[in-house]
Amino acid sequence: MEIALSSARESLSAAASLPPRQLVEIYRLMLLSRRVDDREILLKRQQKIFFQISGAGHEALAVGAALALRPGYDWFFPYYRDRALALALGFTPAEMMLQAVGAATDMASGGRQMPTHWSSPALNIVSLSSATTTQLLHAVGCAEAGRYFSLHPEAADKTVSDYRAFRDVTFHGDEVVYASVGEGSTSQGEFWEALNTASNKKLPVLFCVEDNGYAISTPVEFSMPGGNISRLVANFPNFHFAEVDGTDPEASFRAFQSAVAYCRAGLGPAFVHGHCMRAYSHSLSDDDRLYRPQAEREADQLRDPLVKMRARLLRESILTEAELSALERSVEAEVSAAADLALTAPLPKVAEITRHVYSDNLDPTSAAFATELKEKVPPDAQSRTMADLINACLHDEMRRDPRIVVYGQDVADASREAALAEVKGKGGVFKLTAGLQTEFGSERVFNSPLAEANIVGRAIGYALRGMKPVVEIQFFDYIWPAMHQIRNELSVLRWRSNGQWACPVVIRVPIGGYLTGGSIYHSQSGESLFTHIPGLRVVMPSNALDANGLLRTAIRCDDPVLFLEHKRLYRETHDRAPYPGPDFAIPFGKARIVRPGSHLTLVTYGALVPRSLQAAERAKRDHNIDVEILDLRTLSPYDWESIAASVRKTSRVLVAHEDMLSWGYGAEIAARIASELFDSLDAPVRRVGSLDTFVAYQPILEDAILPQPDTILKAILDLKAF
Ligand SMILES: Cc1ncc(C[n+]2csc(CCOP(=O)(O)OP(=O)(O)O)c2C)c(N)n1
Ligand SMILES: [Mg+2]
Repeated sequence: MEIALSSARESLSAAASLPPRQLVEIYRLMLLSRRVDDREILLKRQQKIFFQISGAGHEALAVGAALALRPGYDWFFPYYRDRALALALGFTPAEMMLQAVGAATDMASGGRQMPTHWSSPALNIVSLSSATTTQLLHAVGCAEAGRYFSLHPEAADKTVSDYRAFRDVTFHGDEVVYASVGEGSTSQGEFWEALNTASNKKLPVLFCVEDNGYAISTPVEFSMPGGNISRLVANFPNFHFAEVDGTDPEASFRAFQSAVAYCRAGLGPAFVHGHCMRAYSHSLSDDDRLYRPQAEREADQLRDPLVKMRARLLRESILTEAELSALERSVEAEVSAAADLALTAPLPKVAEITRHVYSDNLDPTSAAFATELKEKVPPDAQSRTMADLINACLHDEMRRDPRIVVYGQDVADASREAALAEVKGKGGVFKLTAGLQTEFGSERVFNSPLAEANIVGRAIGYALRGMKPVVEIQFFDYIWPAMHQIRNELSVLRWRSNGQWACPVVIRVPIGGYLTGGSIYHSQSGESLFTHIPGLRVVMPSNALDANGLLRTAIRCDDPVLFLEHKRLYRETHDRAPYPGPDFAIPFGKARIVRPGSHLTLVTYGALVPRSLQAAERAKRDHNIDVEILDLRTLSPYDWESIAASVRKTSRVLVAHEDMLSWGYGAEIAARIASELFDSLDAPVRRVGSLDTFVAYQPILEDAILPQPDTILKAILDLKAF
């Protein structure tokens, strides 16, 4: 099959009209795709597989796309209907069947993902999720990374000292990135966010909309105004547009050929809108007779690309009925062999479930990151703020690692570079990225559109190519549009692809309240919503030195990291430290004893560290209670050993955080202490947090809502008295 395919691709690109041999090969691929679907449907009915969604009706468009592109050279972000594309790129029916049964030998995911969720590093097909449209932003970031490596090939060099040791980089100056969705999925904001950046940066992304007229049961005219996506996107600058009969493989191939040529030439992105049809219901869980009248379904069947192509081969005397039957039998045999193989394949091992949640390669809790004590800080060095030392770390790391890009809202000094001759530059609303664009240039430090999913989605695309995006979400309060990308893509890519792909992005986010007037939308906490996500590291330093060392570990490590920076701590006087040098790192999962004590353990982090310290000092002075304070520093992973050692010593424990009490971070810590250290406790585990409400604007309300040193002191006294 490999030979037939590559010869088809070779002559297709040169020929003016498709020779019979290639038409037969196209039909064979379309048929193979349909027969794999049919066999899966049978297996699902026999309960031998557990889910089925077909590409039936999309085969012509998908084969046309595949033949215009180059597997293992171009990049692919397809969706679940692209079975024929995957086959035409080199994915085999056996590989598809192995995924359908959830075999250990399922190449794409090792039994973790549903069928049709393709992935193949060899073919440059990136693992896809079930979330519609998210992958378009990955495609954009992937194209940006390809361009970056082409302009800076030295950035692809390997080094053994950080995540780069595990990221092989390949790139080609004229590569194209293919990304497809259904027409219904174009209603997602992320569709428009992807087109925005591809257009603005003239990226070689080939967007394909496979329009079958329905999104499950919702007809196209209910999804979008006017019912035609081509009309809606027509005014995006820099695009090549094509609208094509996606049931005609030759017309589709031609449309893709022109689109690919445009992208390869570096002229900008392309948009191919193919009108295809749905030969079956949406999936095997759907019955389209419930919402489509019979006449409509029958009319649609007349457009079935497989039926039309077969008729054409006969009509044009390319194949006889007997030859078609022979071809069909050979395809059947191939599919049967694939099914037989899959049904006897080994199943995944339960013991391996937790593999690839995080990187196997590089452990950020390891001694490799414990350089804290090796660095010598000059005794006369000036103390610097947390904001300064984060900025210093970003400068150091960007100097050291050419694969780092920094972007987000307003992070550049000035997007219009010429302005920098006259102005100082902004460098972030909190000035944390000040001077980076001036030192490293606008290719590496730039402003994003005001779209948080765009920021994180593109970062995933950059990172899976081996780059290290260190992006900023301007305020934690506005991270929510990116939550979908964080929860369903960023954190899970490595696990769902069984370790084939990874996207070790760093997301820096100013968080928290105590701002006096910060109000609802500039004071939020909510870290436990992120520590609840496997695959994501969550860090929250409380002082300048920790921020510097932990950010360095975040950047050098091989996992995605959410780096939470408390705004109130950025420029405090009490948490400053001298600059510790360009290699100062702190491992994750190691708490710091802020204050040793013997009567009570206070587990905390972030802005509650200085507030807890105030409370503890008053407890000592006024009540002779000696409180031991542990600053967790990283929230996932967290330092259970230090908590346990301290609680065994003091027998009393209080967990204090700024976020709301109910369902907060402290609930997990308290539950684990109660469960595992029950015998060591002389009192119930207590918690301090904010009221279960929002943070209000008026300072007397804000003070009452957020925990204060008084609140903590009262809890200490109650607990000691118990
Ligand atoms: C973000 C998201 N929302 C909802 C769903 C559930 N869902 C799966 S497919 C689908 C319809 C997609 O329609 P369309 O984009 O037209 O693609 P088609 O299946 O018709 O090819 C929906 C709503 C999902 N997978 N992801
Ligand atoms: Mg559709």
